[in-house]
This record gives sequence, C-alpha cells and structure tokens, in this order.
Amino acid sequence: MSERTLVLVKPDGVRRGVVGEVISRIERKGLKIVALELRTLTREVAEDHYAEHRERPFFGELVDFITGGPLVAMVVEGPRAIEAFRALAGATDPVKAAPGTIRGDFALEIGENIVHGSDSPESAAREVKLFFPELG
Ligand code: RTP
Ligand code: MG
Repeated sequence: MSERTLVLVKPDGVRRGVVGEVISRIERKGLKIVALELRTLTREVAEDHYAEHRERPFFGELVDFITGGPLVAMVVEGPRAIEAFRALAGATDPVKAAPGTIRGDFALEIGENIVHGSDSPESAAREVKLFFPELG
C-alpha cells in the first residue's frame, strides 16, 4: 500500500546546493515525487508546521532558521514512504546520523540538518495539507 510524506530540503540544504542530491536519493530509492515547490515560509506556516515544538527552548531559533531563506517542499509517495524517507535522512543529530544517510553525509549541526520528513501518518496528513492543500 502506498502512502505520502512531506519532505523539505531546508534553507541550509538549498544554500549548500544539495537539492539535486536529495532528489536523486529519493528517486534512486524508488519513491515518487508527486508535488514540488521552492518557497520561503511565513512565520505563521513555520510555527504551524513545528507546532509540536512550541514549548521547546529552541523553538524561536527553529522558526528563524526555517523561514531564513527559500526551501524546497515536496510530497513523496511510495510503499511505507514515511519510514523510507526517515531512513534516507538519518538521525536528527547529523553527527550521530550514519554515513550514507543525507544528514550523515552533509551536515554537522542539529539545527542545520538539511532535510525534514514527516514522522507518522498523522503528521504526514497534517503537513501535506499545510503545504499542498490542493492535493487533498
Ligand atoms: P524534522 O522534524 O526537522 O524532520 O526533524 P526530526 O523529526 O528529526 O526532529 P524533531 O525532534 O522533530 O526536531 C525538529 C527540528 O528541531 C531541531 N532541533 N534542535 N537544539 C536541539 O536540541 C534541537 N532538537 C531538535 C532540529 O533541527 C530538528 O530537525
Ligand atoms: Mg520532526
């Protein structure tokens, strides 16, 4: 059974020029990109996207960072796409992320870890709707 997940190449990934690299890893894995757009988030959308972290001490920095430049938002589809993309991304802390994963290969700091992927079917449904309401 196919599912959908929201993937972001965060502003650090766009600045570093690894959008093509991330897309190519998604495609190599066999996942399908069904929507894609370069955009700069408003604070409102960013705060909604990361609402679960609202009370965390790093929330302000997280919102500053994610709104600090253009990002690439995509909807990625395939069998167990949510888990499959999280495996491609690697651990949240890029120093702990295994080499061979996106974060393990391209990042060093937890606050600048290149990509986002939805973490559950509930998050994926909410995030896909937030970024691409037209996909229904
Ligand atoms: P994301 O939502 O961005 O895909 O990352 P994730 O699921 O792997 O990690 P999550 O726990 O949802 O955290 C969201 C983002 O917040 C930043 N963070 N900073 N300073 C800190 O201790 C800390 N912890 C998390 C990271 O940039 C993480 O991606
Ligand atoms: Mg998360």
